[in-house]
Amino acid sequence: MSRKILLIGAPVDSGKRRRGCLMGPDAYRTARLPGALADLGHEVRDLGNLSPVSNDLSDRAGLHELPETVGWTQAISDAARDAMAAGLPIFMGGDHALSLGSVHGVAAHAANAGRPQFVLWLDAHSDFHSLTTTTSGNLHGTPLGYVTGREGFDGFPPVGHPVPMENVCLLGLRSVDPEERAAMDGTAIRRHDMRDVDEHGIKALLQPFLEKVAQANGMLHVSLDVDFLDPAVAPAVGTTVPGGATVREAHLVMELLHDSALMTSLDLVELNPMLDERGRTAQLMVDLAASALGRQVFDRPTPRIL
Ligand code: 6HN
Ligand code: MN
Ligand code: MN
Ligand code: MN
Repeated sequence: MSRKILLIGAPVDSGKRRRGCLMGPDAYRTARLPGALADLGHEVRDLGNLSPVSNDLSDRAGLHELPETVGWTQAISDAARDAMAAGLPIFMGGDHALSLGSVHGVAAHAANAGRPQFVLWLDAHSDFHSLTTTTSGNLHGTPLGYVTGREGFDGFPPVGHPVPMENVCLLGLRSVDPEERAAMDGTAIRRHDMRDVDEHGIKALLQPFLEKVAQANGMLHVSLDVDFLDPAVAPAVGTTVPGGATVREAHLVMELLHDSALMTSLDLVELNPMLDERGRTAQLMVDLAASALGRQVFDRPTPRIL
């Protein structure tokens, strides 16, 4: 199935202290993301890079670069809504603060289309903090808290269409802060750590979630953090945690997503090209995006609903 893909550069670098993610969009372009997707028969348009909307917020004690992050959230949310009306957006990050805006925007689009929004979060971390629970002050640790409608986001655009907890699936976890854990406890959020992946296999964890999305005729946003992957294969990220997904586990997730034909938007986040080794992490992220959009060795009868 040929799709109209909109590449949106979002060089967000305000979500944490270590700089470099602003070079992410150009690293993806250099690693030939547009060509890789066009080779699969898709119509690809690169919309260039966004910039943050200016505002008159002031810095807040204990939070790193709040005003700039709010500016990015507004800009990315607006771009996401526009892009959803035209095709499948891929947000080329930028750090994970990008998803404050991308998920905010796609969820608003889904609500207006009368369809439920689902989110698959591929990450070592749960990114479920609020502005009041974060201990690092790094706002890339907050997007999932924000878009599910947690309290404590003063200054950010209101979340008019929170993603229901039961529509969220986290895969790859191995670093969850106590406050995040407490906030997730008792919610219907699906959360799978790497031990679950080891014990059950990644397909067994993903499949029931995809079936739920299909049954609900949902929209599916996928947020792929570089640190979902094991640092041995994906070194270009500031928040590495050992014991991550293998190259094949990550590709299988992407291949199953393609088979399902359910993915409606995608974030590629946290790539820091300053930390890369000869572009290998950028290349792996491009290859994973290609798998999600239909690259395979042998043709299979796809797309199909599982
Ligand atoms: N990410 N939980 C830590 C914090 O600073 O709040 C790490 C966040 C990592 C963010 O994965 O995009
Ligand atoms: Mn993350
Ligand atoms: Mn609305
Ligand atoms: Mn992470």
